[in-house]
Amino acid sequence: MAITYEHIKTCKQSGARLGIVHTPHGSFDTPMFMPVGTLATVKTMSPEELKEIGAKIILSNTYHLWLRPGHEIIKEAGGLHKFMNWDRPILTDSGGFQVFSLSDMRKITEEGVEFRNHLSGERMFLSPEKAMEIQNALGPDIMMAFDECPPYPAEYDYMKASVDRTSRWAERCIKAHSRPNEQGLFGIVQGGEYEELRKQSAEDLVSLDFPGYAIGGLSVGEPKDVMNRVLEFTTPHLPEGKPRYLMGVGSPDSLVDGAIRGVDMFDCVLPTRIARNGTLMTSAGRLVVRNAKYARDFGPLDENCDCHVCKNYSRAYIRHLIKANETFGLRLTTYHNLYFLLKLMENVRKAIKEDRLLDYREEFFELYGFNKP
Ligand code: PRF
Ligand code: ZN
Repeated sequence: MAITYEHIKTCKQSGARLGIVHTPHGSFDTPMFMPVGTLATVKTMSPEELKEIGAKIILSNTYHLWLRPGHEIIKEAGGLHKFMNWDRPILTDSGGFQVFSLSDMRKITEEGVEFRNHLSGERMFLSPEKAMEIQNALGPDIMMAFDECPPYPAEYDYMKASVDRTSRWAERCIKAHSRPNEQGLFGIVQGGEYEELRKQSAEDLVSLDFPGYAIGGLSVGEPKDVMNRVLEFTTPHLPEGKPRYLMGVGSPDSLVDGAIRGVDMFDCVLPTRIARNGTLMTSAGRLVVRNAKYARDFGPLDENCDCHVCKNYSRAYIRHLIKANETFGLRLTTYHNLYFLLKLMENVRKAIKEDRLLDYREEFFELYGFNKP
């Protein structure tokens, strides 16, 4: 098996799990946040810097790398790890979600999805078999099944048909996967806000015996309490001995609330995307460094952060760089935000170890300002 999960313990407060995921390119502790490198780069960060801030696994994307430079070129380079000079674990998303969110003219059939390439306008077709072919060529440690992520809200009948199709596609993914000893394939649970459908989706996929399971179709516009409730009624249907990955979720509060509900892995473009417009995640909440009130603020972005940026650069300097569109400003804000989330997950793991994750949540939320009315 390419991917295995070692369970260390469950927190006595809540269902949070402490574990280790083992992959062909090394292991990482869970719960873990995975920085997103859609186009084979975590925007503005070198692999050396990613290691410096403690990133253990990064994400990339089938759809984007298929369009450019093309999976054949990456295969010729010796795979994605060699191509981008990252020797730690990589996970790739299957492309289905990106086809739904980026391209127009999508036609979903039993066979797959026809869509228009968002760069050239050319008609293209993605299917479970094609998504496996591309991911087998890219060579990530973890690849994702080809699923459908319906919009929120969706009618029950549509969601039911979609879940059935996603289960049939999952089976086709397993059949088409040509390197199961080197790459682990994760199934993706869908079903929107419907308890019955989440249960059915989880049971369908669990019967196919994937080495890990993702929970998809969340953070698509539903309220926070809906996401928490869906997690509460979905994770009990997933096996305890396999990792669980909540896709596309990366706000600090959701990471803590997801871990409390038994999620092991998270990814999101949020920290890197908001960094590039000058928004920082800090222990005292969000900080918009472009704001005029920071023009003469020579203190660090976050007083409680010990990252390289906070130790060496001021709010006033970073505000100046961001306002002047200097690329160094983007590097500094991205570096801090990723450090902040990786450190948050380290604190979450420590709190699980000490059986005090709910107490930690209270302390963190109070400081961050989530508890304010
Ligand atoms: N499916 C896939 N990728 C995803 C999602 C999904 O449902 C989401 C939902 N937040 C993010 N990325 N394949
Ligand atoms: Zn910092």
